[in-house]
Amino acid sequence: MIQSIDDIRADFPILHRKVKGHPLVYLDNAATTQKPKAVIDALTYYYTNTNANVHRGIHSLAEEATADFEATRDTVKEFINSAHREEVIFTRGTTESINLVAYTWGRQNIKEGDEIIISAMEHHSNIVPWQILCEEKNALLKVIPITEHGEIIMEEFDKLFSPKTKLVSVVHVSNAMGTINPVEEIINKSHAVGAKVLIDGAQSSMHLDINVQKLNCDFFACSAHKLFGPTGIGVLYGKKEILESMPPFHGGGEMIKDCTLPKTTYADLPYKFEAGTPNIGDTIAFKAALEYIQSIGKAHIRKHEDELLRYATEKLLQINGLKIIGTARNKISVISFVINGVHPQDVGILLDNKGIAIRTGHHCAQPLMDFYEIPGTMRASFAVYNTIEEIDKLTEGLQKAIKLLL
Ligand code: 7TS
Repeated sequence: MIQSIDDIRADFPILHRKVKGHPLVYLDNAATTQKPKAVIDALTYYYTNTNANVHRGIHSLAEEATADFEATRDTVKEFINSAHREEVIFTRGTTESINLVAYTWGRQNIKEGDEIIISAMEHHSNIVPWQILCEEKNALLKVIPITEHGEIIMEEFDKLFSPKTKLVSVVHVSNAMGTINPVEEIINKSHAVGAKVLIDGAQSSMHLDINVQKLNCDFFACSAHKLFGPTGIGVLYGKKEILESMPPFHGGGEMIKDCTLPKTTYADLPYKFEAGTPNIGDTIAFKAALEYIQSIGKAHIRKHEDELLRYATEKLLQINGLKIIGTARNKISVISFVINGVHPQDVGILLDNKGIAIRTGHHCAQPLMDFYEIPGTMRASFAVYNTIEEIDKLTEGLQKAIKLLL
């Protein structure tokens, strides 16, 4: 049953607080989403009832904590439709997932002269790990150009391939513009030349159905905190045979099969990549977040967010001097914009005075800002709990801010 917007909003306690005397209007969901009560309760339950270290104790608390922790892995497996539960590796988030691949698969497979392809709209976390690797290995980082609308130019992508192409790592949905990239086509083309593909799913996992088997990507990375879950927990999906061939990332407890002073053998998947005590409470609460999303349904989430995007685009374009950055045909509910003569940060502060939270700046996508020759944008990003009234408040707040600043 589809819940009403009021029911959904009632599930998020923070939406009922005031900021600077005004009801909170939270439009910074691409940075992090708010948490439903089910997630907060799961965290409280864990620390109140089952707190123990996982995988090593034989006492009841350790068994319960381990069962709850591992149950999240099964829920993630369903959420992304991976073939095997051991293909789901828990990390701190998208950033750590990408670094894991760069430091393990990358170090093992990238040789001098090899080539890695990314796009011009990547988040820094899908740029810097590859720059570090390329510098270390004397490899080459190539970049797929984009159009003024913020869409990947596929014909230019085709031209970047060479026999040295080993990896293509692209964002599924741009955090700064909302563009949905044609990742299926990118994956097929990359596989045709024998390259592996990593998909940065930090922004896509909330809005689109994720089916890693259908996508046929080699790696997929996402973060719980953008999925109504806690910070500090995320996922790296990798195809089993690839993960098995990779050396470990961190060494320590949990990731060994046998440790002697002359030699250590490593644990099977997924534990080979999960050294040390994991983020147990947040992992357990992540399950509640995914179940919450499933209870609303991705189709309903997308439909509601699309309505907000359409309405907001129409309203914002009525503001004099406002230009939307990122006008791809295929978009999710992110609107980045600049306004003639006003600095994004000044607008952000004035909106905050009215309780309206947007993000301003380069959004960790500085090369993209360079492409548009701007220092940054204002960005409103919507979630299923946002309303048309909140967009009206944003528009009104922007108009007042412009009057004050111009
Ligand atoms: N990739 C994309 C596309 C992102 O949007 C982000 C975070 C990351 C990677 C990194 O994720 P993390 O969970 O490891 O930090 N994006 C944003 C943003 O747009 N505003 O704040 C964080």
